Amino acid sequence: MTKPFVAILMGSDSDLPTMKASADVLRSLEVPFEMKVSSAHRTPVQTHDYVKDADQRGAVAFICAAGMAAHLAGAVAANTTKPVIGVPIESSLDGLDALLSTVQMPGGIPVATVAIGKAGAKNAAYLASQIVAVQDPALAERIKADRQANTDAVIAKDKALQERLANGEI
Ligand code: RP5
Repeated sequence: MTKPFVAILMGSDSDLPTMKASADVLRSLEVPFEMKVSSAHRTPVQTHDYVKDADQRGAVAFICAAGMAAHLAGAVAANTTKPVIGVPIESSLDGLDALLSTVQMPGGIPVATVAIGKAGAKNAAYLASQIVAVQDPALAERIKADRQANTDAVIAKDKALQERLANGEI
C-alpha cells in the first residue's frame, strides 16, 4: 500500500499563485501531496484518468481549484468517493461565479466548498490534513500545535495593541 497523500488539481496555471497557499500548509504539516494542472473543460479525459489513478494509488482527499464556470471539483467528485474540497478562484466576477459553480452540487455528489481565494486555499489544505489525521495521530498533534501557534500569535498581537494604547500611541 502506498503512502496516503492529498491530490491538488487546478484548472489552469493561472490558479497557482492562489493555490501555492495550499501547498505551503501541507508542506508545513508534513502531509505528502501531488499538484497538477488539469481542467474539467480543456482536458476532461486527462482529469478523469488522473482521478482514477490517484484514487487507486492512495489519494485520501482531492483539493480542486477553478475559476469562472468552475466545474473541476464537481467533475472530480463524479469520479471518486474520496472527499473532494473545492476552492473557488477569483478570476472573474470577484470569484462569485466560481463559488456558485463549485458549491451548488446536486444531492449525492458532495463537494466541500471553502472560501474564495487564498483563505480558501489555506483552509482546503487544513481540512484535507484533518481528514488524513483521522488515521494519523502524529499529524493530529502537528495540527493541534499549529492551532496553538495561531492562538499564541493573536494573543501576542492583542498584547502589543494594549501596550500601544497604554503608551498613548493610539
Ligand atoms: C478556469 O478558468 C481556471 O481554473 C482559471 O481559474 C480560469 C482561467 O483560466 P486561464 O484562461 O487563465 O487558463 O478553468
